Amino acid sequence: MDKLKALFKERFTTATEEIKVLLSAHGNEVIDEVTIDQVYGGMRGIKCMIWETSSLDAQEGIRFRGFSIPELRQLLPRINGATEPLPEGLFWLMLTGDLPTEDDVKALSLEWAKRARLSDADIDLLDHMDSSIHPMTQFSIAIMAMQSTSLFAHEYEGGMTKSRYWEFMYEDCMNLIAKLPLVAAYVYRKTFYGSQHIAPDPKLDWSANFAHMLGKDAPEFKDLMRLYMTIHADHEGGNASAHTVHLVGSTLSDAYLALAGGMNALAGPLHGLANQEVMDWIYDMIEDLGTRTPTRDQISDYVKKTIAKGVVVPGYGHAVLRSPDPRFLAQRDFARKHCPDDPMVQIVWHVFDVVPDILQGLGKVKNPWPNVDAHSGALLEHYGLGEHNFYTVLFGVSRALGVLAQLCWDRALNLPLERPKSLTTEEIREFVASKKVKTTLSV
Ligand code: CMX
Repeated sequence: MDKLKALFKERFTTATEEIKVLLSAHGNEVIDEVTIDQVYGGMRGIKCMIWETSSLDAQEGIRFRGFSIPELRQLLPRINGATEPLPEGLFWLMLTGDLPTEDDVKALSLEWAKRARLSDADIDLLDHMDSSIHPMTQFSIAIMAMQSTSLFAHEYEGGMTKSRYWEFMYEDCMNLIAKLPLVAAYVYRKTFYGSQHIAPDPKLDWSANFAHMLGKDAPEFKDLMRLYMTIHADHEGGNASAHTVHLVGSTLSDAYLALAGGMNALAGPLHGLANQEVMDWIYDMIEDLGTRTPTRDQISDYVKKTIAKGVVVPGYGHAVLRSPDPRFLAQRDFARKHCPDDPMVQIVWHVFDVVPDILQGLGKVKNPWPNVDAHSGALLEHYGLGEHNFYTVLFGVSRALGVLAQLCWDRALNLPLERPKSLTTEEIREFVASKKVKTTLSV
């Protein structure tokens, strides 16, 4: 058994015992109350699921196993001359709760490189998909198609016992993570470069190899990919892509089916597609204003025009965060270091100067600050990755790390089928009426 797998087994065996004790002592205690607003309002804030790999605070932002993004940029090992942390290290941390050593990261990088192979059938399917299909849809279809290689599904069919779920889920997740950059790069080169594909280089780490297969070999871009793949990886469990993977997985669907479900959720404009929307919106603004160097006043007018049309300003707002997203700030930090004068980066910063006040002024937006998607496109474009409709695929490759690490935990802890209770409006009316009667009687 490899070191990561053995460490994971040790950790979840201990965790399973601890949870058993916790439940027997405190299982009946109330942890949350649910209001009718929350029932109608997309279940905002209801505490109702377990997610071990990360936790989100409204003010402070994401913490992966207790570590913030600035802390991870200091603490995660760097190899191959990287100046940014490697997502291999983050995956190790999310799965085990331990910060890995440099050797651990090297070993995991090598392990993923060994597993990174697409079958002839995978390539055939990718080749036959029409390039006019959105890259995110192609990506999701390819993940679904690879399901035929799921070891978990195969073993389940053969009568696998519950105690072995984690083992085959781990194998599927490792294989899937290894293959995703190949699939994504294949979609990219097929769609935008007339199928001039670039073979993987197994000597490179996971993100650098992905950059290489995309055809972007600049060392700075490889570092951007390492940072990008790290900061987009996880955002606790309630967001739509993470929750979907968790939900689909709870039916004992394998990692391929569960991840494809999550990718379809990520493809929505209120979620991961926002990185594409941000860049399209900026380009529309440039065209509308007739300048590539708009002033803050011009941007401000355009933002108001956008809102007047009844559409959202992409890249701004969040269902949980109530301050600027640390993932936005990490990207701004990278841009300040590497490309502060880039005109698109400048626009993104000017947009940040004006949007929060305007959104605040509407009086209904709970979070007027930028989220992760407000900055990523400008950086990608700076390094020559200008195909906006590919951006959500990059988000998806990264998001796989967090949701698949958690999926391993889901099966290791034997978390049950998810089945919350829904209500009809009629039932809500009856509930309200019964409360009124009780209140009247008690007065
Ligand atoms: N521009 C204009 N209006 C906005 C807004 C924005 N960026 N963000 C929120 N609002 C509006 C909502 O549409 C809602 O209006 P109505 O009451 O008229 O329907 C009101 O403000 C209240 O919304 P909220 O409670 O503040 O936000 P939600 O939790 O409902 O939604 C989110 C969160 C992210 C969907 C929303 O802020 C949004 O649509 N942002 C733009 C899209 C975006 O950037 N999504 C990416 C999020 C990060 C990610 O998942 O990748």
